[in-house]
Amino acid sequence: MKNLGMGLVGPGFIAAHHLDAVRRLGNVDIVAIAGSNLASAQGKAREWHVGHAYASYLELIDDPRVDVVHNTTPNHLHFDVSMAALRARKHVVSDKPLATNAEQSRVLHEAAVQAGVAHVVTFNYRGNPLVQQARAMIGQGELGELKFLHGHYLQDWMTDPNVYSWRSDPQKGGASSALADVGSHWCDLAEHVSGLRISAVLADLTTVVPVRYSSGASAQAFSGTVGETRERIDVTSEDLGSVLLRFDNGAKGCYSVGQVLPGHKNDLQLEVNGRSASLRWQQERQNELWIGRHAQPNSLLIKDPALLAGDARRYAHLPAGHQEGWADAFRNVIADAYAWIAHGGAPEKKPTALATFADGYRSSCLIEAMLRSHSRGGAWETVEPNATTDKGQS
Ligand code: SOE
Repeated sequence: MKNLGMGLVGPGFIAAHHLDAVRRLGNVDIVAIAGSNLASAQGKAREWHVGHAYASYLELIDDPRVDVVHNTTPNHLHFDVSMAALRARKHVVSDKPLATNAEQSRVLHEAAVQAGVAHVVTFNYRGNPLVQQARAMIGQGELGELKFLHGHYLQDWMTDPNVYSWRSDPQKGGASSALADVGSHWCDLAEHVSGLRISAVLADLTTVVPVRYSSGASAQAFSGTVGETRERIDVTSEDLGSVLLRFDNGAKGCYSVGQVLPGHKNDLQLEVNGRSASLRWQQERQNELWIGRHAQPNSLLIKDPALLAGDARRYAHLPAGHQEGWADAFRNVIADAYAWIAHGGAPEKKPTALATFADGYRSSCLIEAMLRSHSRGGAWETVEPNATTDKGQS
């Protein structure tokens, strides 16, 4: 069978990981990358050993060798790039958030379904073997009725006011910073693992660093680099937030997000408490799953393919004791994406753990409900009733 051709638009931090994941599949040709100008795209193409560079995403999408477009641009470009790819009936793998607002996300989801192609959002934590294990255990009823879901996604890379990223600019990142960038992962994980839906939210948001100083260039996440020239910028989007949650089965929940909390790197944690047992998964200890019980000892399930449930086992590639990490989970998501693409994006062929534009649209609706709740002084907001998710179909 002929290899699929992949093109990538937006050669920033995450782009290298998309290329790495695709290379590890072994049956995909990396055709080209496109950047904001030819010189920068050529520079990245040389660095990453990609054969061709384009100055514009439209040229890349027009290339007949490109079957799949990876959209790793900053958030404000997500819509235009994904839309152009869908119009050309190319499969799309997009970073989250799907777009900078729910309306654009809805339009993209509809366009993807109409185009009849595969449409993937890289909610990459779904690719962790123990995340899938937690999902399988909950699906099999091992926790009993779910009552409480809680956790956080805390970071510190924006602690210094001299770090200014496009994520803090509403024109480029969207109205939300922390909720959209990392809260979106937490909510996706909570819903994916539990099978529940968040039905209402109450958010309390804060901007801890209301003034930042930019060097002109956007800081890359975690780069810690601070340029010379300083321009003062007033920041309105949240860098800290707490949200109370109500789930559709009556369960309660809460989670916090932060980008300015010293010491927290990618501190993503989800705990689910049922009537019979509890589970806790921490991204920074991703080879362990804590299992809590009332009248029996608690235990720690160490990632071991031999001990994982059927659906989770295929996400683990190394024997027990060999750690699998972020890049391995990312590769699992990309492998699922290409398995779907190999079937032309036929809805019934979508791997069940793979997040689609339906999930991206739902995520945008959740974020907007949280922003509405906060702007109304912390009132309960219902999540749009038509904010769907993809439970196996597209
Ligand atoms: C920066 O906050 C970032 O790279 C996010 O954009 C990713 O989605 C998250 O997984 C890690 O942190």
